[in-house]
Amino acid sequence: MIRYDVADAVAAITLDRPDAMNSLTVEAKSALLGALREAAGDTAVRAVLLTGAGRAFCAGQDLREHADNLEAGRGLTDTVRAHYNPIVELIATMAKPVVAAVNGVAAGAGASLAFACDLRVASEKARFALAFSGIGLAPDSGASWTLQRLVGPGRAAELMLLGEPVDAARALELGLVTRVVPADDLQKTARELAVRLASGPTLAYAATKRALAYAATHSLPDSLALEAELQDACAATHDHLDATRAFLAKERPVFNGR
Ligand code: T3D
Repeated sequence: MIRYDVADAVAAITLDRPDAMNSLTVEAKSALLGALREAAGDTAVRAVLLTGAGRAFCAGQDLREHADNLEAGRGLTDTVRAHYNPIVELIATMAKPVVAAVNGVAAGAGASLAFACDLRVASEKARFALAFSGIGLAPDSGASWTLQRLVGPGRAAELMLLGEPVDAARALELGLVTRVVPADDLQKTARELAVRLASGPTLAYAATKRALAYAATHSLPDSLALEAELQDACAATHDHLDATRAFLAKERPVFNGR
């Protein structure tokens, strides 16, 4: 259900249920959470690449399993709290960059997963569907938090209330993705980006993620205080020391992530 491969300090996590558009069962969500924890905890991994097998990125909750749960009178709170929430929190807070290679449709919680990543590269075949309202649900997996930060509150409300699909060109226009490439080039482009990040200043990237997340919900004085604290920590890294020396010596810096 989930493929996990590490090469060039990049952990590639592939949602692999193509016949069901990589929709998420409890088993798939547990495996995804396990893979993310592995990537977050492995010091040899310095960036993560998340993508889908086949023609979808992820169609969100597996609605067959969901219908069985409803039929059996099982509530959703536990599945959301036990799986979606920790998955999204881990993607957003892990101390390394996470790139989504959006190869096809990203719907419902599948769109939320992509929004939680640090960067999104999309194939021309990608589309986003805030499918929650279409089945009488409200957004989950962090979409209410992430989407309005990406596109602004007005557009987020429109996308969520109307649930109309957004194609790749419109997604680029809205700022939902940072790059759109031909389908055949997607994996190469996204991997190159992930490899580039994996050879960058990992601790500074982690600090950047923390600073951005913190500043989104705190005042300027508080954000300045955290920036100062994080900058002190970055200034004490080997990467900063080496890169400063490299700059003065007119050399290319080599970052070891320490
Ligand atoms: O339980 C909880 O914790 C609640 C949490 C909810 C979070 C959520 O994610 S709610 C939103 C759930 N997702 C959706 O509502 C999306 C449903 N899917 C679609 O709207 C469309 O399938 C797509 C827009 C994603 C793709 O459309 P299209 O025309 O390209 O493909 P298709 O023909 O509709 O689907 C292809 C196959 O994938 C089809 O199976 P079949 O008929 O060939 O055997 C379809 O049933 C299956 N599929 C697509 N999405 C899902 C799915 N199977 C299970 N669950 C899905 N979400």
